[in-house]
Amino acid sequence: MIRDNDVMNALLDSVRRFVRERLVPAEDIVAETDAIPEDIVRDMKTLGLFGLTVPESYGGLGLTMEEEALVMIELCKTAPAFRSLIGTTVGIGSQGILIDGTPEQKDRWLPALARGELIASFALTEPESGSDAASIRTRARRDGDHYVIDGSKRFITNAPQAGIFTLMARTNPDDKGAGGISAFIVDAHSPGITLGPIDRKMGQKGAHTCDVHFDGVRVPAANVIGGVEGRGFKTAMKVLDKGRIHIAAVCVGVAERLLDDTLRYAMERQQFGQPICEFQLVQAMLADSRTELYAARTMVLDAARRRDAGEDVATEAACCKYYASEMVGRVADRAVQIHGGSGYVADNGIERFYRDVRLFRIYEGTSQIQQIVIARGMVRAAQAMA
Ligand code: COS
Repeated sequence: MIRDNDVMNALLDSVRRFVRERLVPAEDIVAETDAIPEDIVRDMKTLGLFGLTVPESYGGLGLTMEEEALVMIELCKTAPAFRSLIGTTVGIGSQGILIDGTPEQKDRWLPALARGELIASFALTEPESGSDAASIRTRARRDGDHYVIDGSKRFITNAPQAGIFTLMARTNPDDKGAGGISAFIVDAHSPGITLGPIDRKMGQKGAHTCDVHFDGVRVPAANVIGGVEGRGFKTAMKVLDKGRIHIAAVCVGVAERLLDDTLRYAMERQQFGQPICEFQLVQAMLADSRTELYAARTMVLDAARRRDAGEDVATEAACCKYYASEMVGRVADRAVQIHGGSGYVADNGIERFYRDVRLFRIYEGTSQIQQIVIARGMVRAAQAMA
């Protein structure tokens, strides 16, 4: 749902300009230094990018899912690391508070998140618990009006920058499954929290992940999201449903950038006395990328509109994440192929995007997890009809 077309077009124009004038020229420096320059972070805050999804009553822009998807598509026509910095706050780090938090929790944390003063990180994955999210071992033991948290989380995006973690921990050790898990808002500067070294990743330089260790960390009982134990897994799943549409939009944005660059190259690059875009085998690759990109974009916007209309989109969100992340992998592969030798060397960003996009098929649920979610959703829907 787009609430006001003029306001939306103005926002998309300013994001487009910001990407073109500030982010694209900084791509090399981000890759070389593995950091986003401070002045760009400042401008991202000024532009309101950290508050895109926080409701207006808390100082954000309160974008609908469709509006968020459109902004992500524009914002991601550059290195994905820029989106990653705001991504956990706009997406999975803050959504638990937004979706299931109490009014007091929203009042306390959302305004600072919207201003970008506080970065939120989503802490679900553990060394022994990835796709099987219900098997987490991090413990939260009640002690008076606090919980004491012990355990480790792994691959936590933006952990080095985080001000708070949305943390899933087991409050009921007798329930080894989803029902024993609660979600907490944890101050990242609490005594007992230590960070592991920053992970050395295949791509996405400038976006940081690391382990986070919790050793006797005391968290007020008031920080249980929603104030009720045992609901943390469902909160995490609801957050991921929305996050999957968000990531699918990110994939569409990156794919649009890759295809724009590739088309331009194919129109300029001459071989056998003509631009290579005149060759039918190159045309086939361009056409396949264009077709798949169009399909992914259409899916993302449809799922976003359905979510805005209040539909349960767990299945559609998984379809979008699955298709769009696989699609951008194929688009990146064809981009390298069409660029030939220039696509394989590190001087025009194509090989960097090729490495960057590999992550999309893995995080926020692997392609195989999306397939499971989709198939289970189909069976559930069929059973409901019977
Ligand atoms: N929204 C709300 N509730 C949900 C839900 C959703 N999308 N998905 C599941 N639930 C509920 C179920 O209804 C069930 O509730 P009841 O016990 O009341 O019936 C409960 O959560 C457990 O669900 P389920 O039995 O389906 O859980 P499983 O352990 O089988 O796991 C998958 C389901 C595999 C889908 C889940 O573990 C998953 O998404 N894994 C991937 C995690 C991931 O994306 N990790 C990436 C790291 S975060 S960047």
